[in-house]
Amino acid sequence: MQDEWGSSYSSSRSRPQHSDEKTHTIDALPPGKVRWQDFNQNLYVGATLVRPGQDPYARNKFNQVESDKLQMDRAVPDTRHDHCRSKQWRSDLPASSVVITFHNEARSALLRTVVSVLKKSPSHLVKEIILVDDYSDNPEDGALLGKIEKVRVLRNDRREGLMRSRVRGADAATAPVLTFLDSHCECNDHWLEPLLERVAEDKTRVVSPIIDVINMDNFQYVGASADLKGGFDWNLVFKWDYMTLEQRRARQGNPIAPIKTPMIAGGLFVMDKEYFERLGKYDMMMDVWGGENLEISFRVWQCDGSLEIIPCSRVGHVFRKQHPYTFPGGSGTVFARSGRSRAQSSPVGYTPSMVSPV
Ligand SMILES: [Mn+2]
Repeated sequence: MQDEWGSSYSSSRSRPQHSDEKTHTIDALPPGKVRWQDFNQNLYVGATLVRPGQDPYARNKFNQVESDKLQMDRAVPDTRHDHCRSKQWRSDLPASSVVITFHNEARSALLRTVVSVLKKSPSHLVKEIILVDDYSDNPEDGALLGKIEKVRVLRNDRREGLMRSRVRGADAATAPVLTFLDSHCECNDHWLEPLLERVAEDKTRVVSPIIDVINMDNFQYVGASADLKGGFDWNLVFKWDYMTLEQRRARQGNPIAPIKTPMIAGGLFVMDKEYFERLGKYDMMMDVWGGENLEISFRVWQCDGSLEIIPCSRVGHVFRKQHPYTFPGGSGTVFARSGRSRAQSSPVGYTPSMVSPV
């Protein structure tokens, strides 16, 4: 499929603008807020370091010692295709509310997610970052980040799970576009503009970046293949599908064209807020985690929307082999419930089981 990323919008595009970053001074901040550059990382992360003799994987199922060593704004490689570097984006993009839900996330990983959003996005495109603390053991994990510019913190007073937490964040959002992020991500250069552009041009698009890999053992940032699509198997388990040779050949003329996909990975995506509401948000019966990517994808199919992966947008994510959470009622109950409600809301009637690798 030909896309319109070429020149048709050139009249309303401009080079990426940094002008408002220059004029952004500490004087402009509301009382009690600090710029991310002035946030005391050592104090915040230092309070929860892994102690000698403790297993660095015990709490998060990734190597927290390696995560804690990194600077909150560490440099990561620009993994985009060369063509992306000279691209220009529309100058009239809508602002977005970034919704990040978490439960007992490692402070260093959560902080890096927040800082990477602020550092790697044009300031005027991020209206706010809404952190939804899904009843973490320590309320200060989230509350302390509320000092950072643009960060709002909502805390559930009991465990609600991913879907209800995201809906709570979306309901509180004041920007016209919603950006959902996982709590252990690092946004890459100009990640946001290409996503917002696709949604600005068609509000029924639900768009996702290419998800790069942050190694769970050493936290190295590794570029992911641009030749993958989201899919699912007959147990409704999300999986990545490699494009066929034919599909890859067809893309050679425009390797940075949006990739139509039947399914998104679920953790990271951008969509219009009104469209999210029109879709009926999420199924509020789904608990904790699992199946939400299929749920939202099925709803988009049923409501004349489309799902796309945008190659010029890159966001790193810590992929883990195990869940770090406890599941109220046990994971079997939670997975089965999530899977069942998803299958009932979907246009197909598979036997549900589980689940995606995020
Ligand atoms: Mn994740």
